[in-house]
Amino acid sequence: SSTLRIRRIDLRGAAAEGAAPVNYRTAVPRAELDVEAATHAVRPIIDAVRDRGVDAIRELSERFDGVAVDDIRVPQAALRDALDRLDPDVRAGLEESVRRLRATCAAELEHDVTTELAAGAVVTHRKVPVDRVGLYVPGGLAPLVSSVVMNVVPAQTAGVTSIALTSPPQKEFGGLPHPTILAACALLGIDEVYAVGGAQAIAMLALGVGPCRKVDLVTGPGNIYTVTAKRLLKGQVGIDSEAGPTEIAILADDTAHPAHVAADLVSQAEHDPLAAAVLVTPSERLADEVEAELDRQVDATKHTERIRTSLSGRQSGIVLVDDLEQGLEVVDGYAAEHLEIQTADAAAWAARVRNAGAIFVGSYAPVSLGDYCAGSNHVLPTGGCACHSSGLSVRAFTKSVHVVDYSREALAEVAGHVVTLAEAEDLPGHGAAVRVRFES
Ligand code: HSO
Ligand code: ZN
Repeated sequence: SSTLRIRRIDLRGAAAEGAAPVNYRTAVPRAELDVEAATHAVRPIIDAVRDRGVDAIRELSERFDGVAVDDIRVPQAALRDALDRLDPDVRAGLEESVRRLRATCAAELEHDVTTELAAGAVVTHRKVPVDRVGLYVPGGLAPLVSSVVMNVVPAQTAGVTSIALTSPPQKEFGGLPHPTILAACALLGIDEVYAVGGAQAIAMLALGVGPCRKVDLVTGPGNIYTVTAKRLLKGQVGIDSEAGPTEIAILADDTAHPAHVAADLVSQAEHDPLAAAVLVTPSERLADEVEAELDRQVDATKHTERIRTSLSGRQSGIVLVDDLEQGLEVVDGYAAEHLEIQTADAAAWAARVRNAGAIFVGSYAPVSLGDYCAGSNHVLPTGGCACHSSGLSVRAFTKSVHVVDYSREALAEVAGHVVTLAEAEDLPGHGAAVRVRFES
């Protein structure tokens, strides 16, 4: 096997006096996604599902998944069956994952907030779960059964009562989704499951087709086609985020273990040839040792091809910095989906990070812990969106509503201001609506 080439980005000296300012938002490039081309492919799919419903879905499944699906709704017996046949160790793993995530979700539930602004003037910020949610679970390169847990648990904890889940039909499983995904659904009490994948699945959830009633919110990861479908249907339906390829950034110093750093970079590169794996370090020695480790580990693992493509892509690399201060600016500007801090005093550095989907502190919190069993959520903002968005949590499945409750006296107290402001906006009808209440 050939030596692995991972690019180096040398930012040392870039912050020196007199040097041109560095734009840390773009210092580490991201993979280029051809959103144009995807939009071109996805629009007709959405139109077909809208116009011809289940018939269109069947045709698209034959075309993209290579399988004829008679009934797009997965029968209850298949769900029960999948759970019965689930490997007991996988079941134990899923149960632990669920237990830990339920604990954080329950603790993070937000409660109603009531403010009394004056006597008899009360505003309540009431939290209401979304009625009906559609979860997309990709089939693709790996059956992401953990994503079922990561979507369903916060939705259920938030109080969502109607959940539909959809995942691509698999030829080798007779046109059903992957059996481990079905088993996870059964374990979590999800009985409305569809064997539909890709953009057509998002359209089905968002528009309501055949047996699938329209949902209010679509969540779940996916490839560029499902993400594009979400983007095109946004507005008609709520969406969680437009997730792109997975990313890991590691801020590390001389105290980091090269084998740990390399293994963690490999672990996320394993997802996708477009996945980004970025090491940011002031230590040239660490950089060299990680590179040597990568070479060893990539050849010893299973998905070598995919990982090589990811690590040698323009979106991956080793960034050399003057010190951890500059390193912090780099990772903060990059706003990685996953950020590991493997430095002395890791918790103190982590506390200073503002932009990341999730932060993993120290040597014993690898991203793969968070992918399955940390108690945190692994559905996280990618592509730099961590500078304005959050990962999935109970909050994503909750909306809030202000409830305004004023007495006559309380309204009287503030009426003059309302009338004045209404006049200032040349909206006298607004003022009149207050005045009329005080005319005899
Ligand atoms: N690292 C992925 C999630 C995942 N990993 C699922 C394994 N299974 C994106 O956060
Ligand atoms: Zn992962």
